[in-house]
Amino acid sequence: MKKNTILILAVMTALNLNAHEYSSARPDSHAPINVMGDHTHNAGEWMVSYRYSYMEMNGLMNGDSSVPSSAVHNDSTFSAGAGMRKAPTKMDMHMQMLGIMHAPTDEWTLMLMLMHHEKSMDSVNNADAVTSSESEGWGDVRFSGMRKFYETEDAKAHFTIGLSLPTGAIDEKNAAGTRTLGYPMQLGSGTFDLLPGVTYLKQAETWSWGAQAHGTIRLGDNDHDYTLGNRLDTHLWTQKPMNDHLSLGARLHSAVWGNVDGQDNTTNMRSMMPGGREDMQGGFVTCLGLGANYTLGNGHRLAFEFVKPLYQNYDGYQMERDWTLTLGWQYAW
Ligand SMILES: [Cu+2]
Repeated sequence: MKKNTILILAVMTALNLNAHEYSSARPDSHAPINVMGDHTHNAGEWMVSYRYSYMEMNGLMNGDSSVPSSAVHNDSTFSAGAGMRKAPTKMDMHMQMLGIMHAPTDEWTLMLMLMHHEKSMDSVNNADAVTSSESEGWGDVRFSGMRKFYETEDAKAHFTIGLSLPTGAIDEKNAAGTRTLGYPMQLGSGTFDLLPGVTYLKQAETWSWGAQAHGTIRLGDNDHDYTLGNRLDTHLWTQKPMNDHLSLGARLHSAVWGNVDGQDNTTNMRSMMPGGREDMQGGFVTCLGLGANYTLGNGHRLAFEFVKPLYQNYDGYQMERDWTLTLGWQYAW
């Protein structure tokens, strides 16, 4: 054989080895379970999903340092002459999410998401008396459309544009029904929120990775005359299939969100507790998620992810995030 022919054959072989066709059947073709709107579907496909997520928060932070409850009780900078009466000590959040996806065409995938929240928070006053507050109910409903704009043999990308409807309550009250709970205990934003995003997915023969940036832009004021802060979430993940069914994954998630604009006009808790202050709601968190995706091969998928914060920094006194566990089931046909 001529040298040229050998060279061409060698190049073709190398190309062939690298060529990998994107497989939606692989367990790692879906992102780690805490990434929403990570994938698109082919025309005519449907998918339903259920997620359960539990988050635990423990203790207080100010900026990026842990502080004791007494810091809140003694901090006189926020109310004239005295600190705030109540400091949160512990918060649990159970969230359930129901999702439906459908692709009317190969370019567009539509998604509807319903959320249900159960929150409970303990606070301590300066006499060491603990009180609990609870809220429970449906959150904001989200409609999204995902439009594929880039596709090669082993990579794809899509834009997301979504709208969150103000279906979640913003008037959850204390047990006595005498006052509205703080901002973190409410179930919705009370505003229509725009949800733009962009997602990139790359699948190699033996591993895959993906990235997503996702915004939450609040439109206008809610019925209580305030607006929650805008928010930006970014996810970077990599996953490795162990066999046809199981993949293991790691995800880096960063989120930054602003303070509340305006002030809840139904109650004034600015001098009572940090959760009632519009200037103590913003923050920045970077977390590491470790989890697994499992596909049963008949359309059903199971997944879990355990998330631990690596760094957190808050405006004023806010609860420290401890850990989150998410379990998910998905069924596509
Ligand atoms: Cu789907």
